Amino acid sequence: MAYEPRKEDRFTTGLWCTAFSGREVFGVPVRPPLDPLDNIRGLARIGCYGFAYHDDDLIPFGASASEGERIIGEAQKVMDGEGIKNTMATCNLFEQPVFKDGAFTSNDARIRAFAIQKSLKAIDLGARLGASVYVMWGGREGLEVEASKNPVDSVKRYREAVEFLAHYIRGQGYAMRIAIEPKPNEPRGDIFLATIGHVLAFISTLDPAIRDLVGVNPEIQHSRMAGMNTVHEVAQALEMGKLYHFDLGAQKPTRYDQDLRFGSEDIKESFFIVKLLEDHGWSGPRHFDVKPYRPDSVEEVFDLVAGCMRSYLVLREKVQRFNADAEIQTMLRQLQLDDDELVGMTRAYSSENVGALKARSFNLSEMAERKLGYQRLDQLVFDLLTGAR
Ligand code: GLT
Ligand code: MN
Ligand code: MN
Repeated sequence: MAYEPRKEDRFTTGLWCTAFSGREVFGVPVRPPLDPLDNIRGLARIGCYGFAYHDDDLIPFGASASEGERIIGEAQKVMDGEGIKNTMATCNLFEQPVFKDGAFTSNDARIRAFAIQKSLKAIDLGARLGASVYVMWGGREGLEVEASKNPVDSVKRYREAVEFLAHYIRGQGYAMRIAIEPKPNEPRGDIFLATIGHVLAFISTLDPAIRDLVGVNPEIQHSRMAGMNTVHEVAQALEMGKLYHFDLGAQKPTRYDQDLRFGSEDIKESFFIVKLLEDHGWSGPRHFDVKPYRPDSVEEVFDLVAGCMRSYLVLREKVQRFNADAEIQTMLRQLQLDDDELVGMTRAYSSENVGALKARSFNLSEMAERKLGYQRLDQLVFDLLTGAR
């Protein structure tokens, strides 16, 4: 059937997404707790290739070691039985009271050490279940009271923790990479490493011995909260070889983190995100980090994920049409005006090239008057997306 997910599409989601009970600042839960094993089963049955989880999503915080082992054994059985993989693991460093003022960037050395200890265990758990990506979302790494933290020390402390954990992964020989997830604010008034650009710059300062292990996990919603062009942000990470994971969803700009169904807001932006991933042969999971609506029933939490997969596949078909559309492709080819002599002159610096370039004259009015046809191009995209074409 059309738009049915297949395993090779590698669709995944987080256990926390379907398990979201609707609890928020203004309201109590509206859905009962969802057992993590039933959650994994449900995701497998709607066609997910894999799932992601926080340590505490799977093994309740404070559970005994034997209880933990029992749950891991059960999870492995469900994964084998249902044919679903664990693709990403992460550590909850934001929910418990001990993290009320941060984890890796807490002013309290005991809390920083506990956060690293909890992360080591989450990494071990991920390695056991087969996760190839370990996400670090520092939701509590921030502040409301500007005077409370030295922002320079906070970056240093963050770096120490990331380097420590990356060295651990390398030392253990785990086939796992770290993906840092930026967010500008919420739950903190301001969060450190606010955007993809911050994370990319931060990575370039890491110990070169482990730098290759660390990349970025952009989230569409977080990027839109920061008012960024998500396509451009993600493209830059991709071009740097640093896109290690990607949280897909939807968001009205400048609001709280809405985690809406993928494709439900800016359809054109969603289309260009799918195009970016598909055109560049993205081989990682197509991961949805989304939340059910508060009015959703217990069954509808799975419709949310099924709907995200369907919308992705609809947009992927539109990408194929865009790439096969003769008029669009002719326009795009014509936009590229090549000049071998000039390209050769500016490709690499040399004194000969500088001499030749300085001596060169340009016909500026001819260059400025060239027609680009952007009115037509944008209409073609609109018509294609709306089905008018
Ligand atoms: C939390 C957050 C997400 C992160 C998850 C991983 S947890 O739901 O809002 O953006 O990706 O820690
Ligand atoms: Mn996310
Ligand atoms: Mn989010």
